[in-house]
Amino acid sequence: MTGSTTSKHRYRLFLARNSYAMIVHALLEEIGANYELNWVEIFTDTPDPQFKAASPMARVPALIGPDGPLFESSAIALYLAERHPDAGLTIPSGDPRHGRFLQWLSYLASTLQPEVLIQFHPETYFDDIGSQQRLKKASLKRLVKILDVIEVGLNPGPFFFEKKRSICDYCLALQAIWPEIFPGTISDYPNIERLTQAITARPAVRHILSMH
Ligand SMILES: N[C@@H](CCC(=O)N[C@@H](CS)C(=O)NCC(=O)O)C(=O)O
Repeated sequence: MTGSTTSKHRYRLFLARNSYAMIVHALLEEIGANYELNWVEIFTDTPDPQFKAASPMARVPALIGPDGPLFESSAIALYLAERHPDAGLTIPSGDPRHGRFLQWLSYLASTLQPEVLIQFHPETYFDDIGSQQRLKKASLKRLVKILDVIEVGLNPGPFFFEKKRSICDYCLALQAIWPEIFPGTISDYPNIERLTQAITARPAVRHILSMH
């Protein structure tokens, strides 16, 4: 898959379907980057060696860019947004909103994401089903509080920074499309729902989602 050629460098994205790699895939498409996709198998004892070299825990996404390989979706998102400022997806240092931009980016990666991962992969914590179920239940309770903070933070919306889109919006929307992360349904969180609908309706995002 190739985006337009606004940047000379051809990125290479290691990705798996319906995974955190969607965030980076969407951003590459959104910024019109020149990129190629390298679909890999995850949760395997024998990961693709090139993928493992780029991502030591064999987790997606990993991106090979002009400065070498990178892993961690939010770090890659920030890297791309800063490298492609014309896309307008970052809030640069010096802008009074910069601190809050970093706050939400970090919150989505380090507070929301671990609970989301537990909902899908409790077996990476416990072998027995009973413990897995208890973990998921406890984690769902934590998700209630975490989602409440995001819901309030999205006032007035529709994005984290009102009408200005940023990578934070992609990092949230491409986790919030998984219904499993909501104790009820996404409709209980109208601000999160509105943001997710707005981001996933974008042509670039619809295009990449059709591949996942
Ligand atoms: N913090 C990482 C999490 C990446 C992650 O856990 N990705 C999952 C797929 S959604 C994965 O590759 N799991 C394979 C494994 O844990 O072995 C990021 O944001 O990039």
